[in-house]
Parts: sequence; structure tokens; C-alpha cells
Amino acid sequence: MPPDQFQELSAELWRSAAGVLDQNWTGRYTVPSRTLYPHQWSWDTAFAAIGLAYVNPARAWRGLRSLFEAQWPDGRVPHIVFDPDIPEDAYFPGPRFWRVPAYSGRAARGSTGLVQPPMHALAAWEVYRHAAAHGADAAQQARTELGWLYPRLVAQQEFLGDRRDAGGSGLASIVHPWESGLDNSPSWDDALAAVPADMRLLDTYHRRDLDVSDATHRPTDSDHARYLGLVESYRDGGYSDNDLALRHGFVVECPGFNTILATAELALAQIAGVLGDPAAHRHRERAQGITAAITHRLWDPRTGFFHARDVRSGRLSPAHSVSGLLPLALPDLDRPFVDALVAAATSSRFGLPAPGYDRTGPAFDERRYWRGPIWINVNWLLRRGLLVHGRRAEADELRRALLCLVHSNGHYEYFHPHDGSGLGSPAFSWTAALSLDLLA
Ligand code: 9WN
Repeated sequence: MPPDQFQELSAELWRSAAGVLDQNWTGRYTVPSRTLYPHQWSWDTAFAAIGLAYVNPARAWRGLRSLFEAQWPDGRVPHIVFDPDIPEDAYFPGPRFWRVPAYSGRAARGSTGLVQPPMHALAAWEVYRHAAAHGADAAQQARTELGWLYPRLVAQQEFLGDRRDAGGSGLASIVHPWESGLDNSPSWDDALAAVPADMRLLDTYHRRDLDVSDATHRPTDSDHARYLGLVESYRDGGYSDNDLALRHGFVVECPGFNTILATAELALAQIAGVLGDPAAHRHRERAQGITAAITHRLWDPRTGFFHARDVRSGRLSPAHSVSGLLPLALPDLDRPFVDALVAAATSSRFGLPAPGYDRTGPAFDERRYWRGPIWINVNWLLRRGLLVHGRRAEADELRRALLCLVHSNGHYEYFHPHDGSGLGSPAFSWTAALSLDLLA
């Protein structure tokens, strides 16, 4: 595309992206999508902040603060914080299903008891880094907000690194596919096969997502029955993380989740430096420890790829999913792993922008959510990885491809891996927010 045409595209995309973020702003936080996800989601809030850093940093901070105000005393940051003004049936499963106990004497702002990938430290660092461009008051606010968030971010990391180290390996385990953020990825299929799909659960509840989205683009009913059963099991155990591998039906170490955990430690090291906190060194060491554990536990030399590990069975998932490419974002990853990941990302299995799952794999499904479509957030992380490892040409190409994809098709939630057409929600916050960052 000629440079002046690209400039025009950029200006249009900037306006439309800022418009989507405006439209999805509730006054306290940004919803992922007005139609499909009318509450506050955890990692979506972080991605939204990364875009708001350019157009409205005060909203970025407000959203992060709002999420962390719902942090549990044990440090977990809930994957959804429910808006009490939205009717119970606007999203399923809603607050009544989760039955989260009131804590710290706080009248419950209802939340779930699950978590999502801890993108927030990196987001806070990004908002801080860009604050000075908005003037002295914004810079001052950024310093204050960073100070408020830092101990909370540390508590979040400690929960994941300690309470969730179910395999004793130095990696955090997820206890539900929703915790990965890549809900129905084929990476979970083997571990989920051992979880009973009680279809009667679906008779009791109404799948609200199917009212507003095409059923062939969403997880199946049997997936959903397992999702609900797993929530019931974790909930009925009081959301306790004791003896998880013995008590709970799904305990998995995910390469993407743990990559983000390590990246968060690196962001915390930077934040600690700004705040004059001596812990920077400790954060860097933790990031190195997680990186070592990822390569030790999740790399399969036979496939030359990172795979999710089922802690209960000890087995690696055979699936090649985009989460196995994400360790590319680890700065301390050794060169042979980097080379193997770049080769995989640019091979016929993926190709950039990368789909959620191997195009040649048996479970590839071009429309069904995390089983084939292209998502902007994971590709944004891949681009960071390419840059971190000095792969400038591939990073630039990926950036252009992502911007053209969103410009031609709209700020969709996900995109068809062959023709790029938009799927899911048409005005999706992280697509817009990360487009702003790619444009900047
Ligand atoms: C369950 C909000 C969230 C994202 C996840 C995405 C999807 C929810 C759902 O939407 O998950 O948390 O209802 O399917 O998979 O990554 O955070 O955008």
C-alpha cells in the first residue's frame, strides 16, 4: 500500500477506534462489548487501558482502579466484576450463579472467583510511560495511580505464584478454561475430556450468549456444561486453592498465561524502580524463574513447540495453539526457542496474523471462537515478542497486517482466518484499544 494511502487509513482507524472506546465507557470502566459482555472483565480492562493511554489516560486509571477495588483479600483479581445496575439475565453466568461471599466487610460488588491472565502490571506501566505526553497533571496522576496499584499488583502476582502453583513447578495453574482468556482453545480438550459434561445443567440455565451471537461462532453446549460444572466444583469448595490437583477436575499450566505472569514481573520491576522500591531486583529474578519453568515444563522437544500441561495427568496437550507461541514475548527466552517460535509463527500452521489454533490441526474450526479465528490481543503480544527479540521486519509486517485487517473489516471481536471478515461483537474494546497502540 502506498504511504499516503496508509496515512489515510491510519487517521480513519484512529477515529473509529477512539469512538469504540468512547461508546464502551460506562463512567467507571470500559465494557468489552455492550451487547455480549456488559460487565467489567479483567484482562480486557488492561488491554483497554493500553489504548486509553493515548486518548484518555484518566479513564485508563479509573478502569484499573475500579477492577482492583474488587480484588479479594487473598490477592486474586476476579475475572468479571458485575455491574449491580445490569439485570442478572444480561450475562450468563451472572452473580447469582457465582455466589461469591462478601469479604472484608465490603458490601459485595459481585464478582466471579476465577482470574484471567495478569496483564495489568504491563498495562499500568504503559499508561504511566505515556502520561507525560498529556501534560504535568496527567504525569502527576500517573505517579499517584502507580503508587496505589503497585502493592495490589504484587498481591495479585503472589496469589498466582503461590496459591496457584498447584504443580509445585514455579508456574501458575488455571482451574478453568475461562481463566486462560482463550476459552474453547483445543489446548484444553484433553484435560476437559476427564470432566463430566452434565447436560442437565444447561436445562436449568439459559445461554444468553446465543441470543446475541451465532451459535456456530461460540463454544458448544457440551463445552458449556463442563464450564458450569467446573465453576460449581470450585465454588462449592469455597474457591479454595488447597490441594487443587487432588480435588479439582481441571488444573492446567498454560504457556500464554505464564508468559504474561513473567511479563508482569518485569513490568513490576520497572514500576518499583519509579517508586523507589527496592524490590525491582526480586521481580526480575521471578521473571527469570518463570521463564526457566516454562521452558522446562512446557516445551516439547519432539514438536519444537510449547504446549499446555495437565497437572493432574502430567501430560502435555498435543494441540498447537497460539498460546504456545506467546513465550516469544519473554525477553530471557534462549535463542533456539525464539528461532523455533518464529519459524512456527510464520509456517503454514499459523502464518501472521496468527489464528488461535493451528490451521492444519484436526480441531481447526474457522469460525468457532478460539479454535481458528484471528484475535488482535494475542497477535499484539506476538508483535511485542518479535520486537523484543529484534525481529523488526516480521514485527512491522504483522503491525501493518493487523491494521489493514481491522480497517477493512471493523473493530470486531475476532476475524475469519481466511477472508478476514469480522466475527462476534462488532464494536469490541480491545480490538480498538490495541489498534490505537499499533498506530501510535
Ligand atoms: C468468559 C470478554 C471475555 C474475554 C475472554 C473471551 C470471552 C467470556 C465468554 O470474553 O470470555 O470470560 O463469555 O465467553 O474468551 O478472553 O476476556 O471479552
